[in-house]
Amino acid sequence: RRLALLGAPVESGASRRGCAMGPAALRVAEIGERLRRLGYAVDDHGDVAPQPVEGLELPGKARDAAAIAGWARVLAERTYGLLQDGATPVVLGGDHSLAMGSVAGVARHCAEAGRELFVLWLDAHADFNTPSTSPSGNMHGMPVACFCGEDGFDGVFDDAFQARVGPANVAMVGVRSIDEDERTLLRKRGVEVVDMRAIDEWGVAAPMREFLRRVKSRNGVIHVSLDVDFLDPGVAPGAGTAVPGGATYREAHLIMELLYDSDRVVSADIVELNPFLDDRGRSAVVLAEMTASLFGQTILARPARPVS
Ligand code: DIR
Ligand code: MN
Ligand code: MN
Ligand code: MN
Repeated sequence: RRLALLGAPVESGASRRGCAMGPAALRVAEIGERLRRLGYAVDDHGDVAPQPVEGLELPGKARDAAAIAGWARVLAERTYGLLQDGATPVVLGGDHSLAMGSVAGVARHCAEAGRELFVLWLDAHADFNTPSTSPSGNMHGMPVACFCGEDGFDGVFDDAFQARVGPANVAMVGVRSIDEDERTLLRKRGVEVVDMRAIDEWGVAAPMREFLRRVKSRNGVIHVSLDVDFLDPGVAPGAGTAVPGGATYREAHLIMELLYDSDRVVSADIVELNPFLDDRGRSAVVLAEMTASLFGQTILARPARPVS
C-alpha cells in the first residue's frame, strides 16, 4: 500500500498565525520515516501551492475566502488524483479549512467508485459554522458545513467537485466547544456528536465500535480528520484554539488502533498543529505517533484481533 504525504501550509483560516509551519514540524517529527518503518511505500509530495482565486467573497463572514478556496481547490484535485492512482493521501496541515478540499476530493472519488464515504471528525470543535452562523468569520470553523453541502459556500469549487457527504455519515468525537447558531444547525442536520461527556461516561471504544459497525454495514470507507485540539492541551499544547478537557493520549491512541483494525480508512488530515505555540516539538511528535498508530503501529507488533 502506498501512502502519499501532502503538505498544506495554510493558516489564514485560523485566528492566529503559525499553522503554516505545521507540515515542516510534522516532517521533523519523522512522520514519513515512522510510516516507512511500518512497511509502506511513502511518497512525500512536499507542500502544495494554492490555486490563484480572485475576488471570491461569500455572503456573511468568511475571512480570506478567496485564498481558502484556492487551497481547497488544489487539495481536492490532489486527493482525488492520488486516490484514483490507488494511493492513500495524508494531508499535513495547515489549519482545518483545508478539509474543505481534501474531503471534496475523497467524496468525488467515492462517488465515482460507488463507495459510501464516512467522515470521522476528531476535534474539540464541530467546525459546522457557515459564513452566516460564524461569530469569528474564521474558515477553519466551517469545513464540515461546507462538505455537507450547507448554503453559503457557492463558488468555492467548480462543478467537478460538487460531491457531498451526508450529515448522517459524519461522526464527531471529542467535541467540547460549539457556537450557538452552529449548535442549532448541527442538531437540525442530525450529525452524530460524541461529546466529551459521552466519552467520560462510555469511553471511546463503545462509540467507535458503533460507528465502525455502521460503516461496515454500508460497506463504506472512512476519511479521518484529526485536529490537534482534539487532544488535551496538556498532551498537545501546540494548538491555536486549545480547549481544556480534551482526549488523553491513551484515548486518542485507542481510536487510532481501532481505525486501523477496521481496515476502512482511505485518507486522513492531520491539522491545526501550531509549532509556534508548541513545547519543544512535543505536539508534533504526538501527532506523528498517532498517525503511525492509524496506519498500523502496534505496541506488541503482533496481528491485532479483528473488531467484532
Ligand atoms: C469557532 C472556533 N467555533 C469558530 N473554531 C475552531 O471560530 O468558528 N475550529 N477553532 O477549529
Ligand atoms: Mn478543527
Ligand atoms: Mn478544533
Ligand atoms: Mn480549529
